Amino acid sequence: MTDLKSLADAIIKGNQDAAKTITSSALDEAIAAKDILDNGLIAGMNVIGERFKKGEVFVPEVLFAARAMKAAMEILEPALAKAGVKPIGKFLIGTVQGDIHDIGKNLVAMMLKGAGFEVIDLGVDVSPEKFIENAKSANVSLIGISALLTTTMPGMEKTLKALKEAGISAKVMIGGAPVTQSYADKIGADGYAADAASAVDLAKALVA
Ligand code: B1M
Repeated sequence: MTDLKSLADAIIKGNQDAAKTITSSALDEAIAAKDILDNGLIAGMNVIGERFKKGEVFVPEVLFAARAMKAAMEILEPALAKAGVKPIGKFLIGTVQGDIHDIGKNLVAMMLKGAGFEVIDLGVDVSPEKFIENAKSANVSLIGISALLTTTMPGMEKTLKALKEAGISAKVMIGGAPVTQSYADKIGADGYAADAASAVDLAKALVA
């Protein structure tokens, strides 16, 4: 009988092959897809998220874990869809207009996927119009904007204002190295997170 703890361990270690093999065996043994997701994949990503927050692991370990999670998800997704398992929220994310930094944003996106969100990643240099268009067409519950430059931070305020004017009701959270909670408060964002693991905690709180 497949032990889902071993799947969580494979994710934590970033062992892609083991994650795929254990996911396949668990499905063969008719273990519920949701159980595999919650107690294997998400459990492993949660551990990595906590360790990252505490500074016990760094960006490469998180990237390896996310890559293993992605590989296992490709096997699990058809079973999840068949079982009618819904994501915990739809999250639209992008780096603000004028800014092409995406390493941190990608980490946040991966961790959100790992936590069970459906993530639509618009990439970098995203205009307010593109955020609006996609927020409307995908009917998302949350929007995340990342900025790495002090010079592009005002684009976050501009995007927030444009989203409000367009009548988008999704909550908006922001982050990135120069961004702070007080900046988020100042521009009226619904939340700020300092790192990818905190972004997951915040996203969960905002959709709760
Ligand atoms: Co750029 N760059 N860069 N750069 N770059 C910085 C940011 C800089 C601090 C370097 C420096 O001068 N010391 C500086 C900004 C100064 C400032 O504005 N205060 C800078 C500059 C000036 C520039 C250029 C203007 C340089 C030039 O051309 N003259 C130029 C800008 C181009 C543009 O965007 N238009 C530029 C270009 C580049 C590269 C293309 C070479 C490359 C980007 C590659 C890429 O992203 N694909 C690059 C890089 C790599 C950096 C540094 C070295 C590393 C950034 C990074 O990826 N960190 C950076 C200096 C540094 O930080 N040491 C620097 C790792 C990443 C995991 O952390 O992105 O902070 P971070 O993400 C964290 C959190 O912030 C948070 O979670 C993540 C994980 O914990 N987070 C969120 C991020 N987004 C979030 C969203 C959330 C929540 C949390 O909710 C939605």
